[in-house]
Amino acid sequence: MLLKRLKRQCQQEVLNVVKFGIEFVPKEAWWKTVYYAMQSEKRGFDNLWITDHYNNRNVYTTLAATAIYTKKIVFGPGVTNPFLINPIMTAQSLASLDEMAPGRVVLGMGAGDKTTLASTGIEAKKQLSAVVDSIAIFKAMLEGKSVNYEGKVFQVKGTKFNFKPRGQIPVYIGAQGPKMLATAGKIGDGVLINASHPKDIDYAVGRVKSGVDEAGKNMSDVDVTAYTSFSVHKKPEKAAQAATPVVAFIAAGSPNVILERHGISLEKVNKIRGALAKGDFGGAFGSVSPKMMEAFCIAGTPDVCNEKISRLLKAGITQFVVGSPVGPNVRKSIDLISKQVIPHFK
Ligand code: F42
Repeated sequence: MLLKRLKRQCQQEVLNVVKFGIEFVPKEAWWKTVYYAMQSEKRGFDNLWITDHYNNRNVYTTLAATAIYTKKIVFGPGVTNPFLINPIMTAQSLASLDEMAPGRVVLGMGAGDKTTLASTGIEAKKQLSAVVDSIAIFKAMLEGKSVNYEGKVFQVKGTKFNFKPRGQIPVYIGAQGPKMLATAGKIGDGVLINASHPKDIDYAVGRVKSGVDEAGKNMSDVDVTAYTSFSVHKKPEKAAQAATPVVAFIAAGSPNVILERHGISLEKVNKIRGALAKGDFGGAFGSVSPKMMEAFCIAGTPDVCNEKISRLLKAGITQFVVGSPVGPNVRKSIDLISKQVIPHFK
C-alpha cells in the first residue's frame, strides 16, 4: 500500500516538472507566426521554438517581434547552425534579444540540415566540432570579455562586444546522432531530441546521460526535450491526415538505423524518397504506412496524445515540444491542447 502510494507520488512529481513547448516554422508572414506565439503564451505553453532555415522567414525578425508581443514565454531559435550563421552573429543576436525580453531567451544550436545547406553552396564539414566551437565562442562572448578561441572549425581573436551583454543564456543542442547527443549532455543546458517515439527517446536519453556522466553533471542539469511531430484533433483521422506529409519527409530523411529500430522496410521508404525526388507528393504521402505514423509522429485525439506523452515522460523527458504540424488547424489545435492536453500534466 505504502509502496504504491510512494510510486504514485513519484510519478506525479515527474509529471509535474514537465514543460510544454511549441515549435513554429516561420513559413508564413511574420504576423501570423507571432500571432501563434501570443496565442501559445496565453494558452499555457512555457517555451516557444522558431526553426531556422534560409528558405523561410528570418528567425530573428520573428523572435524580435515575439519579444515585443509576448510577456512570459521563453523563446529562441530551434535550431540555428554555425555554417549559415557565424557563432559571433548568433551571440550578438541572442544578446540583443535578451535586452528586449530579459531572461526569456534561450539558444538552440545544431549541426544544420544538410539538404538545406547543400543548396547554399556551403559545405558543412565537421558538424560536431563546429557546434562545440560555436557554443564555446557563444558562451565566452556573453561574458562580455575579449575572446580568443582556437577550435577545429572556428578561431576568433580579440572578439568583443561594444556593449555589456546581460549575462549567460541557456544553450540547447539539437541532436540525433550518438556523439551529438552525448555532447549535448556534456556541454548543453538542454537537448532538443527530434523524435516522437519512446524507443528513440530511450536511446537518446541514454546517450545524453553518458555525456552528463562524463562531465560530472546530473541529469537534472539538462532539460531533456522531445521535439516531436504532433497533430491533435477530436477526429483521429483528421489528426493523422495533417501529420502524414510531415511523416513522409521524416521517414525519407531517417538513417537506416532508425528505420531498423522501428521495423520499417527500406523498400517502402525508398518509394517515398523516389516520389519526393520527382515532386510526386501525392505518391509520397500515399506511401506512408501505419508503422511510419507510429514511429515518427504523435497524432490522434487528446486522449491518445496524452497517453503517448506519458510514455515519453517515463523515458525521462522534462520538456515536451508540440512540433509541426500541431494539427489540421493550428489555432484550433492550440486551443484544444490548452484545454485537454496541458491540464492533464500540470
Ligand atoms: N536543422 C536546421 O537546419 N534548422 C532547424 O530549425 C532545425 C531544428 C531542429 C530541432 C531539433 C533537432 O534535434 C534538430 C533540428 N535540426 C534543424 C537538424 C539539425 O540541424 C541536424 O541536422 C540534426 O540534428 C542531425 O545532426 P546530428 O545531431 O545527428 O549530428 C550529425 C552532424 C552527425 O553526424 N553526428 C555524429 C554523431 O554521432 O552524433 C557525429 C559526427 C562527427 O563526429 N563529426 C566529426 C566532427 O569533428 O564534427 C567529423 C567527422 C568527419 O569524418 O569529418
